[in-house]
Amino acid sequence: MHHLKDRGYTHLVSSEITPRHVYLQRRRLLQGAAGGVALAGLGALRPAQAQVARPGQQAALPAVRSAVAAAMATDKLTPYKDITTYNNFYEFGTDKADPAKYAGSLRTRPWTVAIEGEVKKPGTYDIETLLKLSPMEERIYRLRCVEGWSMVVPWVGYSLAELIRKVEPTGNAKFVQFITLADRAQMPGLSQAVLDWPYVEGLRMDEALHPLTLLAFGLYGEVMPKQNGAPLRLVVPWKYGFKSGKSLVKIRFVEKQPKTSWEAAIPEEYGFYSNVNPKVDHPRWSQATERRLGEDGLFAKKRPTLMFNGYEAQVGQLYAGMDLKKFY
Ligand SMILES: Nc1nc2c(c(=O)[nH]1)N[C@H]1C(S)=C(S)[C@@H](COP(=O)(O)O)O[C@H]1N2
Ligand SMILES: [Mo]
Repeated sequence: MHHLKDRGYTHLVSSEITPRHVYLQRRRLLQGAAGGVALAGLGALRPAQAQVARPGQQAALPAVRSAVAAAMATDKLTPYKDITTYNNFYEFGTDKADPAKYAGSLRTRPWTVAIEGEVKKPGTYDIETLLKLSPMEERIYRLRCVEGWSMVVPWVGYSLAELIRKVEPTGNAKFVQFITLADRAQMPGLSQAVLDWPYVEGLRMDEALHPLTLLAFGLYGEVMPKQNGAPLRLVVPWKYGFKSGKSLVKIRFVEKQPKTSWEAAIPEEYGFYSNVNPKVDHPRWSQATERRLGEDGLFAKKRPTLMFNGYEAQVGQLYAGMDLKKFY
């Protein structure tokens, strides 16, 4: 296990104490034959390739590359700087630069998540318990904002299904509601009535249980930056970004489809499902193409938006027979 760490996220530490050429040589060795032997013991897990360098701005959150097929191998990772400086987190202001500027006041410890409603094991779960609930995996996902930009992020977390199974939903649990923090003392954006706070989201039970649905605690091998929804958030990669609630404090299992903040605010523009769909336009703009963060400038390509954000093979079945124009 020792060199699993060396190959992965903690390598910056060894590079600090070892001359760079010696360190690089050692690392090449570890990636060669010796590394292969150790990895054989990991069974289904694919080796976490070492191309993800730790930005070094947050504490390390080591993970192994997920066996859940998720990344588009050809997608280049969006630079850390873009992921952490161009955000939607209205609790800290509506400008894309606001969360990076103002989220410093968010206190991520102590932190608990209440599990309530239709479950056999309701209760208040501490963040430290949640961090240890299941092994951390790196999942490279695309995230597509409804406004037209997208990014490719190496998230760190585990499937929400791991938590759901532990709390044992009852037979009445048909939907899951996600409630995020709303504290005026920490969140300057709450003084503006842009949304009905707290920011709430929801998923159908089968969507919440889908292995792609990620409970994320970090990105780029490190703890989640506050502006991206520390200490834990959801990432639902086949839905528009707003379904991925940040800074979760409550998960409620319910029988009826719950109202979401965006539905409540503008129902004719934001539906409950909000699956990425290039064929269903937003009433005020097309959803057929997208702009990848970090690629803007004179020669920025407009990329075609893919059905279910490119995850159709994995999630298409969930919506078989549904009219996706009606259930947008
Ligand atoms: N609590 C909360 N969660 C939220 C939002 C928000 O304003 N508040 N914005 C959503 C939207 S619109 C998007 S596109 C993503 C953006 O995530 P990112 O800033 O990590 O890119 O977070 C989503 N989660
Ligand atoms: Mo968004």
